[in-house]
Amino acid sequence: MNTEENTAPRSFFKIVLLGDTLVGKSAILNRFIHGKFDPTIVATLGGNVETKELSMQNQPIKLMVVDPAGPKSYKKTRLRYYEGANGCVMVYDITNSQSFENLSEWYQEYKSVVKERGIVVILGTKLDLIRKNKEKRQVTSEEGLEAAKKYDAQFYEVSAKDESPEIQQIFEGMTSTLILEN
Ligand SMILES: Nc1nc2c(ncn2[C@@H]2O[C@H](COP(=O)(O)OP(=O)(O)OP(=O)(O)O)[C@@H](O)[C@H]2O)c(=O)[nH]1
Ligand SMILES: [Mg+2]
Repeated sequence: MNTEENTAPRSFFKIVLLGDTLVGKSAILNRFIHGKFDPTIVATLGGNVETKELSMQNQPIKLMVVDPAGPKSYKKTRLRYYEGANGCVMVYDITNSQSFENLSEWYQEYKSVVKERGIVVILGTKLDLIRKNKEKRQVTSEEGLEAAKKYDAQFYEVSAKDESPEIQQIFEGMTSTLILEN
């Protein structure tokens, strides 16, 4: 037995973005990886995979974020993207209640591949649209929190459009938790 291998701290984790098409998964990935919002991003074909080097507790960690395409027709491809994931970020659009209701289907699809589900975060996104016009909100913060309780998940409302450090912090927080748990 190679004991060194067993005791060495893990330095690689994989997180999957889940959620309906158009909720804003790729925009979240783009904000995290490149620190910007690109309004011209088009629907993902198949999926995007990005890796970011993070320095956590003075230790280099590679975080892979997988961003599969949301449409139902891509299911076969998506299942392959889920393999080996250490956690997931379930994304819904705060201005679209259907995308919130569909989270349970996304969770089931993920769990059908990833038996030990790992860390789960729920993100309601496009918060900037609500700041502009409160009437656009279709999912309350309380409903988001309820879902988080149900899934034993963390919950945040974010905007990939706004220049806030939040999205970066959320991924770093997930990585810290994964380091502690692995
Ligand atoms: N105002 C606003 N628009 C956003 C935000 N995030 C994404 N969008 C817009 O919503 C649309 C869909 O975003 P994407 O990131 O492509 O959605 P997706 O979930 O990756 O979609 P698929 O790849 O089809 O699964 C795009 O027109 C984005 O510009 C946000 O935080 N605020
Ligand atoms: Mg996409």
